[in-house]
Amino acid sequence: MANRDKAARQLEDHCTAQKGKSDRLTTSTGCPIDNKLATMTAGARGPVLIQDFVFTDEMSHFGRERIPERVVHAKGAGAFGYFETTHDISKYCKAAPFESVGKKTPVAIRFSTVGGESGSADTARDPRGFAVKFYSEDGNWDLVGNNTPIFFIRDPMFFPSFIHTQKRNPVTHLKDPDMFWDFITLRPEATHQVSFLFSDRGTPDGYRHMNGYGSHTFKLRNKDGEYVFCKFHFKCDQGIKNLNRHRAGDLSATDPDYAIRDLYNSIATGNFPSWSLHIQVMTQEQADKHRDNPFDLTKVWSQKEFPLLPVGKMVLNLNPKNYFAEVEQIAFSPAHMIPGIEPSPDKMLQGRLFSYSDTHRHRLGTNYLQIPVNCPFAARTRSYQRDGPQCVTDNQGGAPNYFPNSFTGPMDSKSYEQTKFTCPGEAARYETGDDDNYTQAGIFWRDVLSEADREATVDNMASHIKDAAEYLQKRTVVQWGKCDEDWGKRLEAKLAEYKTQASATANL
Ligand code: HDE
Repeated sequence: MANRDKAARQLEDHCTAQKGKSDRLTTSTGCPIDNKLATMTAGARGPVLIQDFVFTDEMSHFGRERIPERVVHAKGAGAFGYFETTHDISKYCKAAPFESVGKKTPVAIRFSTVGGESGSADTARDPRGFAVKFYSEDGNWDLVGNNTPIFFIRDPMFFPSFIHTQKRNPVTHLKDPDMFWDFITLRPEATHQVSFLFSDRGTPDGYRHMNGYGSHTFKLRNKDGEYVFCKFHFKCDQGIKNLNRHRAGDLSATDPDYAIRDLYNSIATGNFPSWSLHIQVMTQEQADKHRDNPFDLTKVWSQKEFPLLPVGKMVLNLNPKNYFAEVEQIAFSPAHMIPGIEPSPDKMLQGRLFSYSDTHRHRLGTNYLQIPVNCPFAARTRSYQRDGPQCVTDNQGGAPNYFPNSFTGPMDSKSYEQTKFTCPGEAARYETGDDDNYTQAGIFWRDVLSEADREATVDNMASHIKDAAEYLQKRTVVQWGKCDEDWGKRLEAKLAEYKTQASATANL
């Protein structure tokens, strides 16, 4: 932990900005306070008076300070900046941020870990959230991705169960390796993402040294109504840097807020991190003929077949002024799209389109989009929604609150029509557990990881699997042997090593 860095000096900097002058202290109603050093009591040793509003006002607000933490991605860091289009992609997409080269759109970002609570360590082995909000004139567009291009499951039905296995055992309140490896080995579609997670990419060196991915397949629509499917990639301009297992473990103990601190200090000292946005595109015809399901979130699209096309640059140059107001309350949703960007049939994306706004209404309230950080300030929001708890705007004044109307209420326009599509199949529950779970994980092992990375990955896996029941350990060996025989053998050997070590220690 750097001593007296910008983060450590925050209060001194505030003092300097105030020129050493304090504001008048008031109650929450603005009433000036005479004395904040004592409650009002009946005599020096007597009980507190209920008329002491200075005390009850503060105490009752304090009792309500916490809102529910995010059920996943609870620990995170936020920042603001801009996105600038550097390459013309208008032949694919009419979305406002990509309208012209040189156009800048304000953005907010939140990085996060996934499984831990809001006080957990930043360097835990976990995917990292990479959620970007573009404040465009056509409304807010949220690209709510991770630092990995793939995910553990391909059907949203599994999400609550999967997350339960990553969190705490309901009896012991401990992380539980049996829960973890039982699910992973029962649902082999997790193999590819778990492989990524147990390489050193599962412990990135802070938030500035990792890529971001929209992960899902989206649909882009141009001004002529033509569409392509697309994947979004944010390539990190700082270069990828990871922590090894031991360093990540040490930091968990010595500086659990390592990634938040690193991002804050970097921005505060003018060292602004940036990412270059690229897209991959696929036509409907290519999608129809593709050997894999291009809407399967457990698979990547080959960059040889679908090359990365440059789009623009995102720069983060502003720290939040207040963490709770601007980071704890920021609310992303994959359903927050704008004209030019549409969903694909990716089942996982479809599941998310529902879930995020639903959780925000629980966590932040019905009017969560009126909270300044969530408000689409670059667009003028005009609708027929009214009222609800904590409505803090003019509630759209005297405009009619029903549609259609004859009194100049806001009007819809066919120019914003979405792409029409046909749904070819019969409605049913289609089990996808066997949709080739191993080919791409095998490529990752052989062609993406270096020999040193492979060594580290096997050790990272074994050091975690060793705490699971023995039959689950065996299942992992079989599963990773299906990606590459060598992988299975090396995992088996490493687990045997750990077993020998454990019995040697037990005999001491
Ligand atoms: Fe999320 N996810 N998720 N997720 N997710 C949430 O939304 C969910 C998934 C991601 O910084 C929650 O506001 C479902 C994939 C990020 O505020 C919740 C499914 C990807 C963040 C939720 C997924 C993500 C979240 C928790 C499967 C990467 C943090 C609180 C169908 C492509 C955003 C909240 C932030 C947060 C649901 C899967 C990324 C519960 C149902 C895949 C970066 O709504």
